Amino acid sequence: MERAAMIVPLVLALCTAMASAAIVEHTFNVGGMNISQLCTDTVIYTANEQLPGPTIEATEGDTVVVHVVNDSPYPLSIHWHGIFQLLSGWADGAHMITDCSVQPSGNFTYQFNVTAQEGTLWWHAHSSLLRATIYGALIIKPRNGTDGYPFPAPYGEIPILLGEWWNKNVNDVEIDAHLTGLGQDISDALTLNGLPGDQTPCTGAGIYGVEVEYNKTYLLRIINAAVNVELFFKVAGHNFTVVAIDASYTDPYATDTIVITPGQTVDALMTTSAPPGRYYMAANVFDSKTVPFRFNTGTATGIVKYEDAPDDDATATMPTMPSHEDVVTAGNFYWSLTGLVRPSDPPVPKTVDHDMVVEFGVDQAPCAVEQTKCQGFALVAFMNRNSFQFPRNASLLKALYDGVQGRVYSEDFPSSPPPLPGIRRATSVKRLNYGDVVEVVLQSRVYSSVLGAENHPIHLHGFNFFVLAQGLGRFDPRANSTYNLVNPQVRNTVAVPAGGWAVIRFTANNPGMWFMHCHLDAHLPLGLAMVFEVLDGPAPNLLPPPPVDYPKCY
Ligand SMILES: *[C@@H]1O[C@H](CO)[C@@H](O)[C@H](O)[C@H]1NC(C)=O
Ligand SMILES: *[C@@H]1O[C@H](CO)[C@@H](O)[C@H](O)[C@H]1NC(C)=O
Ligand SMILES: *[C@@H]1O[C@H](CO)[C@@H](O)[C@H](O)[C@H]1NC(C)=O
Ligand SMILES: *[C@@H]1O[C@H](CO)[C@@H](O)[C@H](O)[C@H]1NC(C)=O
Ligand SMILES: *[C@@H]1O[C@H](CO)[C@@H](O)[C@H](O)[C@H]1NC(C)=O
Ligand SMILES: *[C@@H]1O[C@H](CO)[C@@H](O)[C@H](O)[C@H]1NC(C)=O
Ligand SMILES: *[C@@H]1O[C@H](CO)[C@@H](O)[C@H](O)[C@H]1NC(C)=O
Ligand SMILES: *[C@@H]1O[C@H](CO)[C@@H](O)[C@H](O)[C@H]1NC(C)=O
Ligand SMILES: [Cu+2]
Repeated sequence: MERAAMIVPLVLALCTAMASAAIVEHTFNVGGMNISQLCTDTVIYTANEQLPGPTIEATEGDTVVVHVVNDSPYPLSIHWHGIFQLLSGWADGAHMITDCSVQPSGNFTYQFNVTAQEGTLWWHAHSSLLRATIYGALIIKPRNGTDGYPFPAPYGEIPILLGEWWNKNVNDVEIDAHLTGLGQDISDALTLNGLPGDQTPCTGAGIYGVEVEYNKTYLLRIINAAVNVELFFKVAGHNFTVVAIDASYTDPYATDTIVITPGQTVDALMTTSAPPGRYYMAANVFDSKTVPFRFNTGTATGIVKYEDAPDDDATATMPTMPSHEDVVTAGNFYWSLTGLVRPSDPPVPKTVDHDMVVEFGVDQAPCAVEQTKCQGFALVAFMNRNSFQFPRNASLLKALYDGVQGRVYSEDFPSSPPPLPGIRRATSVKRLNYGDVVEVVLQSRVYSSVLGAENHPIHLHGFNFFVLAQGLGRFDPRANSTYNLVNPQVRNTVAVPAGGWAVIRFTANNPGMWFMHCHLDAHLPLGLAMVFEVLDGPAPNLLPPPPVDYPKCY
């Protein structure tokens, strides 16, 4: 497939029909595809030969059914990022947590309801590094159509999926990361809707373009599908009003720069009130590392073209991007957002059943024997001194369902960092009763070592959480317990500041095994993860039996 410059016509979101629950059905054939990108011919793995993959558009209350057919040579799980999976935990698609992946030549039908959530989410592969090219938008419209938005109905909607591109097979990148012990090598380009844009060393690389009309308001649905990098996003000559993050509405927030970490989404209104012309959209890396390390210094670009403007990219205006180290712009964005509170929204729970401190980071470890390209030391990551080990022969959810927990995992994940030195490699979970309220101080370890610290995007499967407070340095329970219990941000992924902390709170109202992990894929195989095991509640809040075609390991 040739990656050519193109201006796509917009599908306008003008209909406001009252919808009743429907079935939204897709088939994803996942397989290899020859592609010429960045002046390089390579084979990538995609759903239906599309990059980004197909958009799933549903209305709140609908049932989503996706038949995934695995024609790739790799085991494959697909995760529906941010979907609550109420009583459908088998469909969460977390490799070895909720299933054993669809094996090559196999297939599985993911089925779940989208209930009590609306906005922009996304789906991505959750095995190996495949999500670099296997991802797409998952958009949930209000039941009342655009009348259901808590802001004036936009004239049109523009999905913006930001990604990362490697000029080689990403599964090999993943294998190499394991052999060197140093995490994945940096990507060759950033992408915007699958295309790198026109500011790479490859002349003629594809660039995404969208045509707009003058003096209209558009809803940009921005998704950070990049594998390992936080991003700044701007459109020259235009400002934004942020109205939602992670499919949760926010109080309107005006800004000219969007900051977004892998796993997050931002919905922003943009009014086309600039002099009619051509304007670049651009994304570059926010590098939060306190100790310098190699990172992708490129810029992905796209074009916003006003109707009737000339077709010449040379006339387009480029936004002034923040510098890669601009922690002030990043902090302003991440910390200023507040949640929009509507009468129907669940309030912040006022009492807490589990008060946890989870300290996490990356450290040095001796090379393992099989790490044949390891020189001096390997990296290891941990939460509360546990480096998460994926189980090898059963998914955690199947082990819970079959009552063989003890053979597959232990229920001894500590509620605070153990005083003992050393890191334990273990498949350790935190057990919760149905309905328990959990508060977690997510503490990024304050380092003095050579590795420094960086923002880690911590993602929780199965639940949204309230972000009650965040800060720099070590959380101090006496000085830092002023929480926003009125209108905190609601998210599924929080960028915990480098060497800082965030306090989150959620209600465990869904039985299953729910992964909480760093959404930088470089840190996931190193062990920056843990799991919440949520037991059945009173009927009908029971984990149902697995679907008949569920990809099992035994
Ligand atoms: C890619 O192209 C090569 C050479 O034309 C061909 O042999 C191969 O089957 C193609 N692979 C895919 C996945 O289409
Ligand atoms: C999903 O929605 C369908 C149709 O409304 C309903 O029959 C089914 O019980 C729901 N499933 C779950 C797990 O809630
Ligand atoms: C899915 O797998 C089943 C069981 O192996 C098989 O019978 C069926 O043909 C497969 N469907 C597709 C579309 O590959
Ligand atoms: C949906 O529309 C109906 C009828 O106009 C209205 O009564 C209801 O409040 C709306 N619901 C939402 C969530 O906007
Ligand atoms: C822009 O649109 C608004 C409302 O749609 C209208 O009131 C205003 O006059 C328009 N401005 C321009 C410059 O066309
Ligand atoms: C964007 O917002 C800034 C700060 O409020 C303002 O100075 C600028 O004029 C705005 N630009 C546009 C294009 O509206
Ligand atoms: C594999 O999992 C099964 C089922 O939980 C268990 O009975 C068995 O002991 C496990 N085998 C190994 C080698 O861990
Ligand atoms: C947290 O407490 C420390 C004092 O221990 C204080 O310096 C810091 O400003 C506090 N941070 C926040 C966000 O409250
Ligand atoms: Cu991380």
